[in-house]
Amino acid sequence: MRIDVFTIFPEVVEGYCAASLLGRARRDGHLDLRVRDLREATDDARRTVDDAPFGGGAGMVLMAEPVFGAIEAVEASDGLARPLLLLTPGGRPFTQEVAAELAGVEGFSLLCGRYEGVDQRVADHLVDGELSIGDYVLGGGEAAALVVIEAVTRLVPGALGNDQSANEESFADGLLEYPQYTRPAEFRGWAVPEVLRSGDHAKVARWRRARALARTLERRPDLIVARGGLSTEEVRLLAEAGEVHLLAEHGYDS
Ligand code: 6GU
Repeated sequence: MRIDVFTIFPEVVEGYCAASLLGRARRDGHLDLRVRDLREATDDARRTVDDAPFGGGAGMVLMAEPVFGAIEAVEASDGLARPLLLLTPGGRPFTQEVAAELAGVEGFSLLCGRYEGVDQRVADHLVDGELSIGDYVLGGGEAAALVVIEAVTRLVPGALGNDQSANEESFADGLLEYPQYTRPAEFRGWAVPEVLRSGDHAKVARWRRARALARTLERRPDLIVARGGLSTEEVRLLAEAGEVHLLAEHGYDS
């Protein structure tokens, strides 16, 4: 997986991507990450990349010229991994589904927005799409780029070192994760649920499924709706798990 990142804070992106999962994926050759300085194509002494907005208003706008310059220079020398995606709060919502989509391509590039915005000609004539990581505003796209890079990289076959965990986890089937426990079996008087220590794998699987369903229904009913509501079998599983009240709250007869 090749990812090119364009940013005015290359050291911030490099710093995070050297550590943990991403650092290992890079060393093992699963991730070819190239961080580029947006100031590279500037020729003035102050390396200017921003200017005041036409029409007035607060803040500064990332200029078209240095952005086109930096990206076209890379495109001409090393080639650019496409699609090129602009990170901006107005972009397409980045979800696990989008992460899976990107994990399936050979590479892509990220352009970190900054300041109050990016000259619209960059969005109109340079990038292939726009992504947002959620409904809140960050000072720039760097933290969003790291979110995208990490979410995608851990779906690249081999990059996790354990291909099972990416499939079994939260959101792979549209549900939140079931609770996990590790030793000791009792901590400060709080015991691990007995079923998890029973050794009965079918029973453990049913318990986990019920906990994932109940947790999702309680915290994120929108996710249950998105997957078409609970099936008869799922309603029965939750009823058997004692979640009659929760079911009723969400309009299910058990
Ligand atoms: Cl991608 N950029 C910025 N600046 N803020 C955001 C965002 C991106 N996603 C959510 N908020």
